[in-house]
Amino acid sequence: MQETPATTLSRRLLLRLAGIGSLGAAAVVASKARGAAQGYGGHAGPHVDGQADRHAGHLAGAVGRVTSLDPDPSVYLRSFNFSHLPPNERARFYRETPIADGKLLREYEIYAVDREIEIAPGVFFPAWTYNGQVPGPTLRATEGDRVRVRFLNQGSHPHTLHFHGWHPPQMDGSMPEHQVQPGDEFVYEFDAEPFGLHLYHCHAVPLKRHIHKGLYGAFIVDPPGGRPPADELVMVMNAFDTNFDGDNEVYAVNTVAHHHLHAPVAVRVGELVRIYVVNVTEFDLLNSFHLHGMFFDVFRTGTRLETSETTDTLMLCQGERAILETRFRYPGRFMFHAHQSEFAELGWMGFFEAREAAAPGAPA
Ligand SMILES: [Cu+2]
Repeated sequence: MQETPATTLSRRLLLRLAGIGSLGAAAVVASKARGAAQGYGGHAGPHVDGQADRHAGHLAGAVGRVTSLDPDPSVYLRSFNFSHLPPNERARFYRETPIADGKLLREYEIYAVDREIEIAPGVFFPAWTYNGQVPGPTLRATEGDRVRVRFLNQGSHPHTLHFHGWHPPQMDGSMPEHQVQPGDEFVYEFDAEPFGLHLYHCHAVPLKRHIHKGLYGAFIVDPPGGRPPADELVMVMNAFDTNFDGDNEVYAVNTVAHHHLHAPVAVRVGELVRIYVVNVTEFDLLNSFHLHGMFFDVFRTGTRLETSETTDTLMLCQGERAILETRFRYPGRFMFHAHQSEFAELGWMGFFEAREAAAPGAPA
């Protein structure tokens, strides 16, 4: 769509006005955020009154905070196969059983359900979700494992699960005969291959609407010998068309605009950090991931164990994904965001906070 100054204005105003209207405390929080942000302003030289505030406001992002973090993007970041749930509850959605050759049968219960989610302060989006969350739960297997997913459609529209990876056509979830009607269920079963970073999403029509409403998640297939130990993070680049005009108003990683400006991603200096980056942004052809102050190794689609590229900015088309590896060299805050500045200002921006590793025996 042709972008006009008017649409740009309305997209930006949406975030700011929504925050102001939603919370009495928003202005207070925002002024604190601006104060904190000034330390990262990067504008050289003295500011005159007002100018400093205006400039620092670029970093304040969405005004205020969302009123609920359910699910919490900071928890989603490091959750694999429902690991965020207590064991009893987890067993309802995920079970693993040894089969031949040291492989596992991994059984999942995934359900589609309509649910309103708060994607920016005061901005509620009528999402279609897997298991009540956007993105859906991160599923993870080792190459050669058997994956069995019981899918129940408790939503109001026909939905499916379409996995990227090797599988027979009847497991593809893409054809008219594959649609799972509201109230119905279907069992998807296939061997997890090839190793890499994949995704799953609904493949009902109209496709872009079903995906954009929130029906997607990361699907990680580990190589048989695994990857080197690391602090592992899942970042799904997503966006929301809140007024259904075919253009996104809110951008993020893991749904909540500017969440990691308020809750920086804690990492350790010197430790290997592995980021699973998936782009499911609809309506924009491209999205990108840029990290300040350092470089990362790229493993495109995660299908090789050798890096193909070392860079600080990665570009991904819709549906593309890559594994990134790096080590933070210095303690402190490092910004990460889409290098499309418009996306960054509309929510797709955050901080890592690197801390020195604790001395042996010291509390973490
Ligand atoms: Cu759907």
